[in-house]
Amino acid sequence: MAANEGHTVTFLTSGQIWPPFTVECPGFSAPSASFDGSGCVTSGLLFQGDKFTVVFPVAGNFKLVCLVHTDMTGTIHVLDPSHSLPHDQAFYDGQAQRESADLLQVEAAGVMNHHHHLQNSVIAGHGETVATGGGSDSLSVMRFSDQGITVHAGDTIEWTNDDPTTAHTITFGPEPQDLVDPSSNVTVDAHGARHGVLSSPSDAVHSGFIQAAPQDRTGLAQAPSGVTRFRVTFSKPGIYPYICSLHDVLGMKGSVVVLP
Ligand SMILES: [Cu+2]
Repeated sequence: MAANEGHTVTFLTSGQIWPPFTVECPGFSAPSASFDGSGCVTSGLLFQGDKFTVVFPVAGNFKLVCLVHTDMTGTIHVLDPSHSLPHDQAFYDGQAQRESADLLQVEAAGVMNHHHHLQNSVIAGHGETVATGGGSDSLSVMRFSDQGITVHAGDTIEWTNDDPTTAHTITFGPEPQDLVDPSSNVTVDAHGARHGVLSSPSDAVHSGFIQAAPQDRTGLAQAPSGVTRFRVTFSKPGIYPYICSLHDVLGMKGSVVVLP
C-alpha cells in the first residue's frame, strides 16, 4: 500500500458476520496463513511495507475483504493446478493501474462538482466508490477542504463528511482516549448535527466519528442515519488548530482563525 493507512487482508467464511477489525477473525494470523473456505483467516492491521501471505490449498472463488474499509473487496479465483491460468501477473498489474486511474478520475470530477463553497463550511473528507468485476474499489481523500478558514467571533462553522464509508473526526485540543464518541461538551442540534462551543483556543472539543450510514441491504435490519455533520461556534477571537484524530498522521489537519 502506498499511504500509511491501516488495512487488513481478510477471508471470512460464507455467511460469517463481519467482526470489528480490532477483534479480527476472531484471532489473526501472521505473517502467513492457509485458506480453504472452512475457517476464516485474517492479518492484523497492515501498514506501509507490511506483508501477509496466504496459501490456497484448494480450488474455488474466495472473497477478499478489508475489515477497516467496507468498500475495499475483491475475489481470488483459485484454479485446479491442471488448468492453465488465463492471464499473467503483468495483466493484473495493468488492470490494477487502470482501476486506480479510473478512481482518481472519478475523484477529480467529484471535486469539481463538490467545490461549490457554502459560507463557513468545510468538507471533512471526500470519497468515491466504484464497482469492479471482483468487488469494490474505494478512494478517500484524507483532507479538510479548507485547511485554513477565517470567521468572526460568534460565527459557527459546519464540517460535513462527504465520504460514503470512511469516518473522520474534528478534534480541537488533545486527542481523547475514546475517539468514537463525542466529548461530553457536544450537543445535538434539532436536525441531527453535533455541535460544540469554543470560547478559547485552549478549550477542547471532539466530534466523535462523523460518518455516513452503512449501505442498507435486503434481508438486513435498516441502519440508523449516520451523523455526518459537526458544528462549532467560536465565541472569542483567536487561532484554533484542529485535527482529524484518525488521519492527522496523514496530514488531515486544519485551523480556524477567529477575528473580533
Ligand atoms: Cu480523517
